[in-house]
Amino acid sequence: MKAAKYLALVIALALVGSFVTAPVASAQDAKVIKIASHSPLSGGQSLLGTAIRNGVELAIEQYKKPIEDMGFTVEFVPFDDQATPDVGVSNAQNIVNDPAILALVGHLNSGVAIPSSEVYNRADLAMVSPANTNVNVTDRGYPTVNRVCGRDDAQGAAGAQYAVEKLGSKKVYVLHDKTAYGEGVATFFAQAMEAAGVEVLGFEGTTEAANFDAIITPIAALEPDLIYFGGIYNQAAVFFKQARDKGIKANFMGPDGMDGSDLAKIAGEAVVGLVYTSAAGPASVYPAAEKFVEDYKAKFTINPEAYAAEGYASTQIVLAAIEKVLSENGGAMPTRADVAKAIRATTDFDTVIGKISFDANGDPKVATYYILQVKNADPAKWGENELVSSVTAPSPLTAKEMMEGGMEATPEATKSN
Ligand code: ABU
Repeated sequence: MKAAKYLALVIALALVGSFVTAPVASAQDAKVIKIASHSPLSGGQSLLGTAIRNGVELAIEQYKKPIEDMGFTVEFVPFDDQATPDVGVSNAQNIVNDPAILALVGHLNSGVAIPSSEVYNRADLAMVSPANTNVNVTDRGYPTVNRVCGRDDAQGAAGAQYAVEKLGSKKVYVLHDKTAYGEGVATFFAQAMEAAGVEVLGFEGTTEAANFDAIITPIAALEPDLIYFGGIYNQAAVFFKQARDKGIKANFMGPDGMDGSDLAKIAGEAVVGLVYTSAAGPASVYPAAEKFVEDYKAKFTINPEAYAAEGYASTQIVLAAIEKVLSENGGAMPTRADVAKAIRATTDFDTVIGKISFDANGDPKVATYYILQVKNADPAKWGENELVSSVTAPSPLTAKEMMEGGMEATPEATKSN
């Protein structure tokens, strides 16, 4: 009898507890706004993935106050996509299932961003990409998908122009990593080289990561004056090192996937002289970046790698959009759709990488493509790579508008050595 009374008391208390605590917990949840980052934090590409993550964290820390002053707590939630499409999509599902996540900054890899953003878009969740350059990231025209960096159609063309005009290339061999990004940018590069009269000796995709003998031997026999690798530094560095070790004398070149100090860490002297294009400017080209670099180094005790500043800039845009929605809706919890709309409306907004305006597809209306040359085998000196040229070009939609308005929309060289 005593035991039955005790059990009834426990059940009653449990019921009371659940009635009392549930509404309190949801009221607290409603005051939390979360911003996610999504990039590779483990594996061979974590150097750049961590740079993006760190940029987001630093920007949240420095710019969250106006939102917190309106009664919200801003939380940072980093996700690791492992540079793998399946992991990205699976994380994306968890991300959209958390109603407190109002926007996301990511990814590093276009091949991960494209399928993951299908999930975000269905849930009205805005993504601002610091680094994804594949044309299909924004050409799908999704209202939720934006980027602060340029595109591979322009990046490939800018690289080809430099290869022809400055390196004097006549015979090129083009490799890629079989990803959406690597194959895409290599295709734009090869097409522009062919259009300029350069002989493209081969165009080949590979996922090899350790022993490139079977690829290097036939390339050596063709005697290219330039080898272009459309891919990311962790794979390309191994290829470049083995190619030099086998006596290949050709110039080496690649897109922004080369822009990580691990390229020098893995390949050493083999990549000194390599030319790469990047949609991420070196800190020296961003007037506002001096303080960012100082703060980044103080907080993370490492140098900011490529796309750290772009991660920070993307987050500045996200936070400003949330703040704008909050101030317009009387401080009520914003909907994801309202945040996405405010992000897309970003116009002449000052960020650490300069002013950003998005076009109707989420591309920056104007983007700059930097061409750099590796100067030192020491990865600690990666930041001293020489900026040898840069080209500024309008997005395809902006170019169309300019031409319809009777203006010239050809890319403009802003610096050339
Ligand atoms: N654009 C740099 C990272 C590679 C990618 O877009 O997939």
